[in-house]
Amino acid sequence: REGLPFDGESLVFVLGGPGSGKGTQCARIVETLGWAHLSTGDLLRDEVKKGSELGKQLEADMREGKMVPLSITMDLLKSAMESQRGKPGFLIDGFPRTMEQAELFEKSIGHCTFVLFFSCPNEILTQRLLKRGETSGRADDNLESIGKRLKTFEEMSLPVVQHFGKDGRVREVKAEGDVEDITRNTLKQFE
Ligand code: B4P
Repeated sequence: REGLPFDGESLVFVLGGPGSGKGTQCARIVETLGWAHLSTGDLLRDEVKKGSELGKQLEADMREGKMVPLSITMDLLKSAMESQRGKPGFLIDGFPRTMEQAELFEKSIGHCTFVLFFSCPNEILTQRLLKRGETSGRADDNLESIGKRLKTFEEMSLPVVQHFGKDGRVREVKAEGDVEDITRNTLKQFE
């Protein structure tokens, strides 16, 4: 691990099903702890907004609830991390969503300190995303896309959580219920 660009930094992966409140809780951690927040979903949506050919392909993948290509996610994440150097820690939200991403990150960027995992039943996730879809304008907040995103999460991303669980690096927070209660439980994981 010696010599990686983010050696010795606090690097926390934030994982959970679509709609589990990753983005919501990360914003609150940032307010309290002053950490950097990097959401691969947000970075990809910024790329889509540029309207490039690449952006169109990314939007199509996201609407289908698919993983976007590995190299694109890694490049966007790495340069966003570089631009936030000096923060006390990094919240890496929505990443790694595949074992391949997890392995590449730890081989080329840095060592994950722990995984913050938001667990929540699928019915609640679906309700939240449908509600957000009423106003978000997101191409993937509709019933069909949500079903695909849940399936992708279970097949590709839960194995990542299990992988980090094997050496005791997963801290789980139940993500049902009141946002304030979840924040309190989330902040305890950083003490
Ligand atoms: P993301 O942007 O990560 O989308 P998400 O999983 O749906 O989470 P999000 O952060 O938006 O929702 P949150 O739980 O905060 O990814 C979108 C797509 O991008 C993926 O499907 C994939 O295609 C692509 N992608 C992203 N990262 C990738 C990667 N690493 N590799 C490959 N592809 C990648 O909140 C959801 C809603 O719930 C909000 O409206 C919120 O207000 C509400 N909410 C939160 N907490 C609540 C609570 N306690 N009670 C009630 N509502 C609550």
